[in-house]
Amino acid sequence: MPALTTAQVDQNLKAFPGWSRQKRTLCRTCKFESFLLAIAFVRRIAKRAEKIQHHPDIDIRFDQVTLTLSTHDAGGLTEKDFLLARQCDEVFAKFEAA
Ligand code: H2B
Repeated sequence: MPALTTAQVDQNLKAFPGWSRQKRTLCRTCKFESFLLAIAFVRRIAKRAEKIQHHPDIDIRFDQVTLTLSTHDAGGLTEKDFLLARQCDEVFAKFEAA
């Protein structure tokens, strides 16, 4: 899968509020009401990632989880990262609604 150009990434990002481009990655920080909720979120993300065989870098800091997405094989961002970003947003929306 070819890496997207910066212009393509910035265009796609318009449909992904909450995510930002950091060099050749997509990042989003999600905040929770507790450490255990943050861990539960990470477990849900892990399951989705396994299903689509595309995995985020995950940084857990107490009640905040930062997800960093990139396609290692492509050396940049691809449509796969936006697919994963969508999955992450779906999972996070469930936690926000709870
Ligand atoms: N995840 C991410 N974020 N980038 C990749 O390039 C990648 C991955 N490659 N998960 C996948 C696994 C690849 O190694 C397997 C074979 O699909």
